[in-house]
Amino acid sequence: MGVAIAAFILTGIGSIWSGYRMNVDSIKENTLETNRVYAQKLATTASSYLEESFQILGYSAGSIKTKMHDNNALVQETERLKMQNNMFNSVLITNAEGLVLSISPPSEEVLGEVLTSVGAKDALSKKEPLVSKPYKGITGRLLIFISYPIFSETNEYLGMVAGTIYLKERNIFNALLGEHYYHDGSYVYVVDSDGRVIYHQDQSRVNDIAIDNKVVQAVVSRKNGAQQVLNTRGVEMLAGYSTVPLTGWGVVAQRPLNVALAPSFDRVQEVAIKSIPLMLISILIVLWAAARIANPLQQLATLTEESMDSKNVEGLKSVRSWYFEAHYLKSALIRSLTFLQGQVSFFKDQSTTDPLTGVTNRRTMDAMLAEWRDNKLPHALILFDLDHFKSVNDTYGHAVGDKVLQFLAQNMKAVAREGDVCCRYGGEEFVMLLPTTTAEEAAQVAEQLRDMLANTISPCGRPVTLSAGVAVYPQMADTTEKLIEAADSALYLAKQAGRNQVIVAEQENK
Ligand code: GH3
Ligand code: MG
Ligand code: MG
Repeated sequence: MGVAIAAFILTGIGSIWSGYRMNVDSIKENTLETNRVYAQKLATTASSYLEESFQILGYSAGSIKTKMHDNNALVQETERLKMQNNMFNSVLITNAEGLVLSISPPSEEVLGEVLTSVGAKDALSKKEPLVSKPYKGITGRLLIFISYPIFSETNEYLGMVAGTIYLKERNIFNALLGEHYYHDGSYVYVVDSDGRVIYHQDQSRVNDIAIDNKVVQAVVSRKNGAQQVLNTRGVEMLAGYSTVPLTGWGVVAQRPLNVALAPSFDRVQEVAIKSIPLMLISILIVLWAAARIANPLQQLATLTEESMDSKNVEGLKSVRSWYFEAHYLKSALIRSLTFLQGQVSFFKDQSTTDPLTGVTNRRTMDAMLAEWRDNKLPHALILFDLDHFKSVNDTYGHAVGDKVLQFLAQNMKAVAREGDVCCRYGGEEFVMLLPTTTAEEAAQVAEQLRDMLANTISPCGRPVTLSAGVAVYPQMADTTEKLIEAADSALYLAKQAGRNQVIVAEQENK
């Protein structure tokens, strides 16, 4: 039964667990796919943003190329560009040497200075639209520099118009990437082509090198995709990533694994809690059913044992065997027990009775006498002997003689009282044992039989007579042998005295 319950519980837990595993797998897959698509969308947005920036700067470069010496026009243009949209944290125009001619918002620190940063120098020497790597500008800010060259009508390089993005301050990336994402630990970050963080919701992380991260490695080698990854803080993340082809930037959108799985875990708990009552009920049902099944078997077992002692199968018959197997077992038990008991009593009778007359045999008689003597049970013994039986045999044949013996036995049983035992002592001699009986009472019983026989037609066609000797234990004999001897002597006297009579042994025979 324990095994059944254990199997039951394990199956329950197993099915909840496998449900959970399946759920976990599908949640992971879905989250990875969602983040992959989201990163791709953001990379596309960043691309079009950069393209738009170039367009705006390009347009500005075209409009300003004839006014490079008109300071007012330059100031107006930078202001216009700055105001026109929120793309840049600052806008500036330099000449071909990198000298800042105009800047918005106005900055005394920068205006009139020559830009010497790697990014600015790169742009001045390449003379083409460029997005710089992150670097520290004159003001000490970490920034990215997006520039567009200015060429005259005659294709002479005049300088550049550029917008900056301050990476550690509120910037266009915040608007593009930071605003509309989950607030549950999910976030987006952007790295440049070296794996340096250029956007992160946590600004202190900006400018960190994140190239150890597997996803960053993938994205800087210009791969798009999604995978589960351990981030730099040791948190398992489900990350989608995509590159921005123009700059080699990588956009990563990710969600902590535990956050993604939390609803699923909650669901498992809910399912587990909900299934507890059901499970308990089922266990009770199993217990009840097991008890119901075991009950008839237990009863059959105990009652079989009892019926061995009590020698009856009534108890077994009353067992409620409500299912086929128990019923089958019950009938088989009843049948075999009845048969067995029949056999046992048959053999018992066989061993204790005389086959011709059906009365107790000599061996059993001896055993009874010994037992009564051992128990000091007072008793009387009558020894009967048919008169002139030889002549019955001689006249009517041995078979008729046998019938006469059976006839005698029947009559003996008829006169025997409850508790008296009729025995065949040997040949045509019979004994009756009478427990707790006096000599007088025994003589009466013997007399009754003598009288009955002498007045009834026997199987030989006429009455037969008998003689009897009576003795009692312990008054007349203190051993069984002496008791039989005493009865035999009395019988002898009866024969001597003319037969067909009962004689009680003398006291002195003791
Ligand atoms: P008594 O009056 O002196 O007893 O004369 P009796 O003829 O009966 O003499 P006894 O008791 O000596 O004879 C016993 C006879 O009983 C001898 C034997 O043929 C006969 N007998 C013994 N056993 C059986 C038996 O099983 N069947 C038959 N038919 N006769 C038996
Ligand atoms: Mg005899
Ligand atoms: Mg005789």
